[in-house]
Formats: sequence, structure tokens, C-alpha cells
Amino acid sequence: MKAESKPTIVISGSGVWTPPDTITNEELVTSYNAWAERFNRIHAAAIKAGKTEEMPISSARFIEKASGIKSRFVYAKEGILDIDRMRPKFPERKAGELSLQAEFALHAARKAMEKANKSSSDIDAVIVSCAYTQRAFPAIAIEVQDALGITGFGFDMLMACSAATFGLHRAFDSLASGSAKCVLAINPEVVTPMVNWCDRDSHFIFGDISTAVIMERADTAATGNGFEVLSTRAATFFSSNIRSDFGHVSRATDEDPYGREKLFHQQGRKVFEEVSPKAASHIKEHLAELGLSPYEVRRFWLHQANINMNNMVMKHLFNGLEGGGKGGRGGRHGLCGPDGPDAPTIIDRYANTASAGVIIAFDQYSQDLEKGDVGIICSFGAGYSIGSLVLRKR
Ligand code: CO8
Repeated sequence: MKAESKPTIVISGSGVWTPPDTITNEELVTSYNAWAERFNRIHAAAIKAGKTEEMPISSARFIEKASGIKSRFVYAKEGILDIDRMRPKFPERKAGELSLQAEFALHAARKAMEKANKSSSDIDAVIVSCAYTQRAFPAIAIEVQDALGITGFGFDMLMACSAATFGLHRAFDSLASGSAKCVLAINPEVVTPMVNWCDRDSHFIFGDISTAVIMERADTAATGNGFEVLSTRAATFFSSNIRSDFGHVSRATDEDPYGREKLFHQQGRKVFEEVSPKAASHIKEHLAELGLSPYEVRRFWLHQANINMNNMVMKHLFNGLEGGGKGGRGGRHGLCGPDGPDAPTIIDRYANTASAGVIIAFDQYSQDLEKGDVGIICSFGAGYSIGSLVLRKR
């Protein structure tokens, strides 16, 4: 959607909140391997008879090389590393208490509000958009709205790794149509309960986090800086290569709602191969709609699932393009890495935080941009889904 003849809409603040615990690859692998070795010892006879599959051994070196991940933030470390549990342990909260996910949301929301210099009375819409909500209703967004004393409306939406961009699209549309004047869009990603910590191929991928963004009309923005939203773009293509089938219907099908197939699982290699070119084409086409070349983009805030995948997206994006233009990246072709944050990576410290990764990258690598610089936020993931916003520094 183009912003032509519509009011100027800006991102005026963002915030990132991290839970207190971290788990390094080494810690994770030590505990997983102890669990796998014990499993193999206990089931040695069945494994020998071909009745049970042997659990493979994980490696910290593989994880870093294959994904770029070195460490991740988690809400509760202990249960995950306990080989008698292999999943986080959170204390239950009663209906009258603030829910865990609302607490996550509030931490990031307050940071974004402070950055944008907004109080609750300035905001009239709350969107909680993430990979999982901890309950069906009442909406976490309404709980957050109530806790902050915001008058207006709030709703939850799910869109896996593209939840942040798709949530911001809804914020943009509400502001453009006039149904809201200032939107608080939050991504409280409490994902560690849905990770299969006994699956060697995916136990290292995710971490918990919370991010938030304030989007509003330029004429109400309290700070003169921030980023103008030039345009938004979304695309989806059905695929079963990334699935999480946990849901209320399991109660009726008598399936174990926490079985292997119900937790997060993926065909990682296929996802890598299929999504990277799609994401690059999406970015190229979105920029072309605005008459821009990738060389005119100062910063690419990409989804943070895998460093090699982001390098592949950037390679596809610049492949076959002529030279560098104004503000372009010259010979560097925007690759992620130590040379420079053209497509900054935060995956080493945070791992994959589902939808929040693009907002962490944006929050941490946007202060140095100069007036007029163009950047693009682009998420891609389960669905498949791809969502982008082209921004210009004010
Ligand atoms: N340690 C040692 N070896 C391993 C490990 C490990 N931990 N894991 C796999 N291996 C082995 C494999 O078994 C394989 O062995 P072999 O060759 O003998 O079969 C070998 O290493 C290579 O395996 P792969 O080809 O699978 O490895 P890759 O190099 O492709 O790396 C990745 C695997 C890192 C998973 C990679 O494929 C990847 O990241 N792909 C992108 C996937 C992606 O972006 N997914 C997005 C999912 S997230 C999302 O959309 C939102 C979901 C919502 C959040 C859900 C939260 C719970």
C-alpha cells in the first residue's frame, strides 16, 4: 500500500526488553547431550533392535556455524537445562494477576513510549502481534491496554515470524484511515514453551524477548526525528515446512497436545532454500514500487533466523545489479557481518526471537542514520509470510 495523498505516518519510538536469563550454546549442548546419552543408555536394547531411534548428539560448533547463534535470552533457564524436565518452568498466575505475556509486553511498551515521549492518553490502539499468545481470550492487548490506562481498542494477532511487520501494517492502515491516531504495536515473544528441547535439529534456535513500536501521524509526533513510513508490502504462500500444531482441537482428537508434531518443527534446509529468494524478490519489488534500487537503501533490517540465510537474501538481492548508487553500499553488497551493519545481525546474542528480531535490529541499528536515509524492515518466516516497511529518516 502506498502512502500517497494520505497523512504522513511515522515510527516515533521503539523498545526492546530482554528477560534476565541467558543460555550459551555450550550450556545448552552440555545439558541436551547429557539427556540424549542417558536416553540412549536407557533404550540401548530397543535402539539395537531398531525399535527406537537413537538420539543424536548436538554440537555448539555446528550451531554457531549453521545459524550464527551463540547465546539466547530466556525467561526461565533452569527447567530448560534440567535433563529431568527439558522445558521451561514458569509459576502459574491466577486470573486476577497480570499475565506473563502482558508483563513481557508492558516492559517493551514502556520503553517505546518513553522514546517516543508518549503517555497513555496519547495512544488509542494497542496491537499485540507475535508467534503465540498464551491464551485465546481475553486478548493480551486488552490486558495491556487496561494496565496502561489506554482508552480505545486493542487486539491480538498471530503471524509467526512476520507478526511484527504485519502488526505494523495494521497500525499503518489504522492511522491512514483515521481509525486510530497513535498505535502501540507490541511483540511479546514467549516462545521457549513451544520449543522441543529434546530435538537436536531445533533445540538451539529460539529465545524469549519483547519489542514494541509507537506509530503515529507526523503531526502528533513529539520528537522531530524518527522514521517516516513510505510504504508497506505483504505476501503469503502456503507451506507446511514450518509448523506448530498445538491447539485446542487436540482435546477433541485425543492427540497429545504437547507431542513432537505439536511443538515447533521445520524442514530448515527447505525453508532456507525456498524463502531466501522469495524474500529478496519481495524487497526488490517493494523498492521498485517506490522507484528505488537496493543500492539506495542505507540499512536492511532483516528477520533474524539465520545469519547464512540473511547473507543469502542479500546476495540474491544484489545479484546482477549494476554498481552502487547514491547512498549505496558500493562493493560490500550489504552483506551481514563484521564489516558493517548494512544488514545488521543480532542473532548471535538473541537467537531467533520469532517476529521480534527485525525490531531488535531496527532498535539497535537505526540511531546513526541521517536525515533522508532510506531503510527497509523485512520479515520472513512460517506461513510462508513476508512483510516489509520502507522507512525514511526524518
Ligand atoms: N548439532 C550437530 N549437528 C546437527 C545439529 C546440531 N544441533 N542439527 C542438525 N545437525 C546435523 C543434521 O542432522 C545434518 O546431518 P546430516 O548431514 O548427517 O543429515 C547436518 O547437521 C546438516 O543439517 P541441516 O542441513 O539441517 O543444517 P543446516 O546447515 O541447514 O542448518 C538450520 C540448519 C540452522 C535450521 C538452517 O536450515 C536454518 O536456519 N534454516 C532457516 C530456517 C528458518 O529460517 N526458519 C524460520 C523458522 S522460525 C519462524 O518462521 C517463526 C516460527 C515461530 C516461532 C516458533 C517458536 C517456537
